[in-house]
Amino acid sequence: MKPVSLIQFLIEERRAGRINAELSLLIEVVARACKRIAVATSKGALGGVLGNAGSDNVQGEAQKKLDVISNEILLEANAWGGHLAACASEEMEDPQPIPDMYPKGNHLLLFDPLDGSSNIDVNISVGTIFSVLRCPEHVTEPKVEDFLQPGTQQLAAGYVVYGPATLLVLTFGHGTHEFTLDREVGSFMLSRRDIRIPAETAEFAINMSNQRHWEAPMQRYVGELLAGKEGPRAKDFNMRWVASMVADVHRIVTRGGVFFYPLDAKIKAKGGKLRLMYEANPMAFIVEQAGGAATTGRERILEIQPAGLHQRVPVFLGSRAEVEVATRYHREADVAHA
Ligand code: FDP
Repeated sequence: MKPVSLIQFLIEERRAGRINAELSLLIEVVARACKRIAVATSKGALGGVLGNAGSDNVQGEAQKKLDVISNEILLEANAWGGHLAACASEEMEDPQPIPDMYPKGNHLLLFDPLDGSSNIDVNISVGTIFSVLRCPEHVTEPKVEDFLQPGTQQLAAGYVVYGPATLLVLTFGHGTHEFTLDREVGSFMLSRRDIRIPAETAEFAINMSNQRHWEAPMQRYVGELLAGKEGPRAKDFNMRWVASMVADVHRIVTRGGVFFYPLDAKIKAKGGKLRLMYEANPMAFIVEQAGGAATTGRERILEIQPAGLHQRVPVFLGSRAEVEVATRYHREADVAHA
């Protein structure tokens, strides 16, 4: 098979009428910014980029130097391109307008510049997650409410994993595709087209240290997985937990599996751990486009009407059959308690 670069792939998508020139340019700019983030992350201690920045983000979490650097790289790269009406970052309270000196476009970009940042200092994979929405018509200065569109409205979503290899996984709603960064050439090359996540799996990912705080249906579901062959599922399950969502999701996109960040008593008041607009929606779009499923344990993530830019939700995603079992247990428990 002849190698296909990201640029060639984007041109093909344009010719097929699946994306317009502006969206294609936007993805090119995001990909270029992520190459710069890959360079920064790969320098490690030699780049002076490890450790805390000494500031907190909008979520009240300590920012790492690389969180701040990645955020700046993405903001700067996207400001002048002319393809965006505004962007929003997990690291910033409010949307970032496009400076007046640059032309504006019709798209809204949302991103988590460096997901899994608690893993930066220990040299474990981290990543960037992004989501693209259309700016509502006649809106020239987008406000928070213009971003609050359900995930079904996403025009594109993707993530980049900075691991042993740097990979970009992308969807425009016509399948999910993977590109691997050829470091010598400096280009993302198509490495898997139309990825399919197997419906069945025997591998799950969850932070088990929260077990005692989970709701009853989650206790039941994971209890059954742990019971293995002798239990009601009559099958042994294995567990994997990187604690970088991008890396855990990428494993699932590669060989199947299921990822959970459920509601628990500690985070109930916040609504969940992971952010709807920056993490749950883009990952749900990517996973669904690869044949998987994504719910909050109660409803399909992509159908949630967002109430806030930094809203948090529970996340269940991956191999369809397992997401369905865990979601069914939650719905059954809700009915029994209604
Ligand atoms: P991090 O806080 O390190 O950025 O979204 C944040 C995230 O990592 C996910 O990547 C990861 O799955 C999860 O939080 C891990 O959180 P806990 O260690 O609190 O379970």
